[in-house]
Amino acid sequence: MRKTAFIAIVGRPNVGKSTLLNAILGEKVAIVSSKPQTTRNRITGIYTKGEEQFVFLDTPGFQKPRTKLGEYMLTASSSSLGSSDAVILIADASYSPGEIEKNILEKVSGSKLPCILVLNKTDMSGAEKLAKTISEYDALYKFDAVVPTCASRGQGVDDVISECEKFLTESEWFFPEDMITDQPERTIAAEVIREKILRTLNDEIPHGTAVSVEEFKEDGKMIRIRADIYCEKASHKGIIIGKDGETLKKIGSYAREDLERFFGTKVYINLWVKVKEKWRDSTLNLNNLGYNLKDLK
Ligand SMILES: Nc1nc2c(ncn2[C@@H]2O[C@H](COP(=O)(O)OP(=O)(O)OP(=O)(O)O)[C@@H](O)[C@H]2O)c(=O)[nH]1
Ligand SMILES: [Mg+2]
Repeated sequence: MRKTAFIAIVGRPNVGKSTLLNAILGEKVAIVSSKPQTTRNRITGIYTKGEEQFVFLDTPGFQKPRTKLGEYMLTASSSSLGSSDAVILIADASYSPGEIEKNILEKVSGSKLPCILVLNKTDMSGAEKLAKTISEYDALYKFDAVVPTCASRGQGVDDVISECEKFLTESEWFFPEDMITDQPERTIAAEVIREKILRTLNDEIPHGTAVSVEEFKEDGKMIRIRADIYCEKASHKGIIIGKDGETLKKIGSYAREDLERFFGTKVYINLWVKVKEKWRDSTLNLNNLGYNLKDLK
């Protein structure tokens, strides 16, 4: 008999939610960077094993919004609790629970959903600090399980999956057996390009960028992608392009390597940088860039 469960992965920015999702799937479907607020959308990752199908929802890190994009991201995270059967709260093993975790737990408690606590980055915490963090969380909330992980090395990931097994209920699957994400190919391409921007550029510029794939053509031999990178200021455009176009070339070439691996075919990428002032506060621009509140319902 087939079984399934929808499980939201929530937590503050930068704790390793997307890294955990990728580690569970054994495939990269969510972009990862050392900068907080990397994930901007709800990302579905599907893990099917025997008769069991787990549908994980990776979410943007919970944070007070400062722009309309921030409001969209917060809605994407909060609404994922409403579409789930269970929750994984992920936090850094080195830090005591803070306001963000307490707020999330209030929401989880209100929703009456079962909740697993994953304490990630144990490679940085050490055993003593981890034990202290566990006891602080235990005093705060009655979790269904507490699992320490080092998601970047895949440690503890199997334990997370076994703990999630108890949330499965008998039901037809919602996705085909070989599907790992619901993101269209164009979205994956845009996200990988955005990841390379986050990883190549310093300071605040990446947070003000968005990527829109304008053309995605497959001709049997290769995939041709034309994408626009939006930024907020002319001075940012210059930095993204770099001297003699070097920075933009790097972004394109890193993205090409990843996308060739993902699609299993040769990829050609043509990037253009455009300025759209204050796009993060324009509903029209956000909708055009794929951040539409209507899609979250
Ligand atoms: N040392 C260490 N770093 C980790 C571990 N897991 C993830 N990271 C790193 O932590 C950073 C953030 O990881 P992400 O997976 O993007 O975090 P996130 O929670 O999805 O972040 P947002 O999307 O911004 O909310 C990246 O640099 C990861 O490589 C871990 O177990 N140990
Ligand atoms: Mg993420």
